[in-house]
Amino acid sequence: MFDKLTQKISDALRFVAGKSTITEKNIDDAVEVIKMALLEADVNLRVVRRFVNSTVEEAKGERVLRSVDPGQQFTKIVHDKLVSFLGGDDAAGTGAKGGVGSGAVLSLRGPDVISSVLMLGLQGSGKTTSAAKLALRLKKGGRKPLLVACDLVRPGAVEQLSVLGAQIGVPVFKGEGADDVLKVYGGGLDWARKNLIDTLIIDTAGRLQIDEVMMAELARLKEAARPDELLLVADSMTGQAAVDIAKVFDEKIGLTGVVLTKFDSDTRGGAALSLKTITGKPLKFVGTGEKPEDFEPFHPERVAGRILGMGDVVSLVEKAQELIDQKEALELQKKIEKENFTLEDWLTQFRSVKKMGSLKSMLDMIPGMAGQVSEEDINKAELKIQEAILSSMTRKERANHLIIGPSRRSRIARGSGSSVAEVARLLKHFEKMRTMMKKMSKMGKNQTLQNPALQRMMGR
Ligand SMILES: Nc1nc2c(ncn2[C@@H]2O[C@H](COP(=O)(O)OP(=O)(O)OP(=O)(O)O)[C@@H](O)[C@H]2O)c(=O)[nH]1
Ligand SMILES: [Mg+2]
Repeated sequence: MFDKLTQKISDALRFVAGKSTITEKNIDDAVEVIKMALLEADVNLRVVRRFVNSTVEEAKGERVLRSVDPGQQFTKIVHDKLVSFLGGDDAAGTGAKGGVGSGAVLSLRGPDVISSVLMLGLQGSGKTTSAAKLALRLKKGGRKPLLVACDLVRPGAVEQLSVLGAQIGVPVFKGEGADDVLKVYGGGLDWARKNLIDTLIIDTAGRLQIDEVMMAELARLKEAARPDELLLVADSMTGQAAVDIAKVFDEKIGLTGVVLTKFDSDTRGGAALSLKTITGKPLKFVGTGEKPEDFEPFHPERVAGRILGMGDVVSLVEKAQELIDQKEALELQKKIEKENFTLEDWLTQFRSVKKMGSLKSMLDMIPGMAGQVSEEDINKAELKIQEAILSSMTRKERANHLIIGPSRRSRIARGSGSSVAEVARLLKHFEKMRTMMKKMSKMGKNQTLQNPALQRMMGR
């Protein structure tokens, strides 16, 4: 999503990186490139100005110019500014609010009281989909959500929510003929009490534009439900418009946060960077696809790291953690460190990566790889061949690739329906990868110092 921005900012940082001394001119040059990159990413002009001014001011201070590694200092300033513009230390929060792994991002009350979340936004922004995504996330976190179908305007809206609810195994309350959203809400609340529900997620009707009727309806719902969270769902593809819409909704109804959808599409990401500064409201979640699982809490720290091309090691580790078991991961980590990583491990990795879904999104999280690989670069057919080659090797060969001489190579090629050249290429690639992984694990270690998730994973 921030591919281009990442590329440009890395270029800018190269102006100052590794220099033992940097001049004010170096800083100006770097900042100019960053400024253009931000504008190109569709970041609000006012936000860009503020970003540039405060970065320059801080970077030109004595502390930076005279420091031992000014390039690093400068990078840190840009990083910290990005974090604060994206929403502070961690708008999404990693705290205990809302229960383990559930809606840590949301401030919901304990399971003994019924909390509620009101979803609002313009037509087609992704309210209904996001309501279901949120329900699934809360359910996985141990809460008992109920989806309440309060969109009585669009034909088919209730049905859409029902289908989604069935898909994710979350009950949906339908007003069955009720003509007023308050009646539906009231019915939902009754049902929730009887069925030990702890969170209501209320889907509402969107309009093409902000209009009085919609606002009045939302105001009434807010008054009745007194929601713990009022989440504006906005389409990130609309760029600056998403930020303006958030501003109006916040003034008229009051928001607690924003969900930016369609982050998987060709958005330039500017809305995410402008939102907090312009509206003061945190971006809490991003929608990254049409499936109920395609939903992530927004962590400014991590995203700033990704934008700077430093990779999102924590997210990568967390994602991997869900799928690879802890022990396996630890062993792998040790192997990588000792350079004992074998073809056998690679095959195992291959299979787990396949489970993890989009390879590109994985690669984007690896330090130094962010934005370097496009979806087209990842040749799916190639991956299939590689897996076939690996599978055609014997265990012994996979344990020690050095024994794979010419005759073994041609046997493997035959067995996998590939050519000797392809086998040779894979082996070469493997050697390169081992070196890269070693470097990566070193970088990972530096981050370990700050990252509890990584610390846990590495068992230190
Ligand atoms: N690619 C992608 N598509 C999304 C995302 N979120 C929603 N969509 C799609 O956007 C379209 C509209 O989503 P809805 O959830 O129906 O939007 P809505 O705000 O409820 O729309 P109305 O009820 O008509 O106001 C659907 O086709 C969704 O599948 C996302 O994060 N990524
Ligand atoms: Mg809807």
